[in-house]
Amino acid sequence: MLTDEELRRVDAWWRAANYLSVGQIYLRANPLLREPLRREDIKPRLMGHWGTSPGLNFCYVHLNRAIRAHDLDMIYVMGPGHGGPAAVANAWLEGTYSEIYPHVSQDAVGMARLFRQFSYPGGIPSHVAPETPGSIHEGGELGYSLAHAYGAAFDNPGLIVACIVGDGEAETGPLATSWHSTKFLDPVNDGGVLPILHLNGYKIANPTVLARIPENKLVALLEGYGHRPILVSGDDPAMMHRAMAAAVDEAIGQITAIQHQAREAGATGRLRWPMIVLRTPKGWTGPKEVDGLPVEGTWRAHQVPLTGVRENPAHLAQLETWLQSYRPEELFDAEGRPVADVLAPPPTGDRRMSANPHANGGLLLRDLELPDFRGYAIAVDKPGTTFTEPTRTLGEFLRDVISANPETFRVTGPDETASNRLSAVFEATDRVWQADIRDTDEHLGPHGQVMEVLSEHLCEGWLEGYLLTGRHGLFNSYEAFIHFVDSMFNQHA
Ligand SMILES: Cc1ncc(C[n+]2csc(CCOP(=O)(O)OP(=O)(O)O)c2C)c(N)n1
Repeated sequence: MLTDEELRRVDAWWRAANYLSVGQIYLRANPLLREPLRREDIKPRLMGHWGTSPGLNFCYVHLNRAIRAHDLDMIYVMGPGHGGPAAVANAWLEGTYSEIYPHVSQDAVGMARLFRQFSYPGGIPSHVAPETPGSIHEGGELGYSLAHAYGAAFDNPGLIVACIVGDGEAETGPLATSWHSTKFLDPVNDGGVLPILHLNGYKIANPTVLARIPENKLVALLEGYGHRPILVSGDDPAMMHRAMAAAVDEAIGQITAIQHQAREAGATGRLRWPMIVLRTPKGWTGPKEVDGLPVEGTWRAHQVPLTGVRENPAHLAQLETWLQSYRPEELFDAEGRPVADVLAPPPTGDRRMSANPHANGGLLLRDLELPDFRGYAIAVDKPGTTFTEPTRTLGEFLRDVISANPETFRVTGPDETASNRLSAVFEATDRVWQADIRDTDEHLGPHGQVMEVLSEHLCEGWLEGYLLTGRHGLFNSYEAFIHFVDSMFNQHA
């Protein structure tokens, strides 16, 4: 239960992050609105996505509160990575942004640069790009957030990966299949994943499927996937802060309990992992109407809700009112630094999600222990007389890589590890599988370094999440079907 003091602080952070998100989309000067807003303060070309940003900021501050309250090691995957301003705003408030980019200092001068650089010539991209502190997931091509989150959690028993899934993103094939990751998450050796399905109701120009089905059907769907949904719904900030804090605490408690039972009491079988279903208006706290048309809580809030601000004095005035609605004078001091109340919720040091080393895998990367490949050579005494299968030999090599690197190497594949002749790996490990196991099954077990699911997207997404958090792996697939993930791989590369 949030105390009044905590509620005030959580709300202060949220208002500050929302203010900084709007500022990045619109302003190139006058960051603190210490002067009346003039048309020259506005960027000539307006870019960015407002609609998702208040939800991303809302989740961020509530996860921060929980990190402190429960001393969690947590990273944040933002499925709607088009909400780049939100990721940057939170990293700036946490101080990480200025530590990495000192010219974007945590004061008025830095804030002006923070605003101007966003989606601006010579500046930073509009999405949660790799240079965003705390990011392993850009989110440009939607669908991979949950796969990345699970990939990050594998073999990281102390980590919890919070993952915002956009309700639009949830319509994609890769995301839809990613819910099955619960059948592959080992509660003993892996960390936890906390999916937060964000039902802000709309995509670019349409409602979303999951926001328009009856709630009992949605709950049944998610329960069928192996989750225990916790519902948080509304638009009154104070009520929502209380509800979200309680939901996050409940979810963390359930994750910890599942892990404890598996690790201490050896409990096995199908588990029901918690998740949060968060229903808020799209573009929450933004303009309710523009030119007589509803915006907050509709698809019109998706990108830039007020356009032509330089040319249209009414829109300029509306933008000023919107920015002032966050009461920036209460959030930033005379030098433009966040005041003490705003800075109360976040954790410090590496516990900040924007500074967590798991989101910067290079810091944790260790070289693989590799056997000498010469030991696997096939003697060819006379040309044309020796018959051997190269991938069978590769399987023997991989078997020994697996044995030598039990916590930092995984093999993924869409049901083809055996038919690709890599079966020697099963001398060293199982295929991980948390669902039912029958007597006739082979090499299936609750722990294991091989992961097989008939979704090339999920295989690639798990592996990407695993690699981006500083580990190693191999994805094996038939050449005919690997092209499913061409575009996905391009984005990763
Ligand atoms: C695979 C893919 N298809 C289409 C798009 C174009 N696109 C960008 S944002 C968006 C809507 C996303 O809706 P949602 O995931 O619910 O995010 P939010 O509403 O929070 O912005 C679409 C269709 C995309 N980025 N990726």
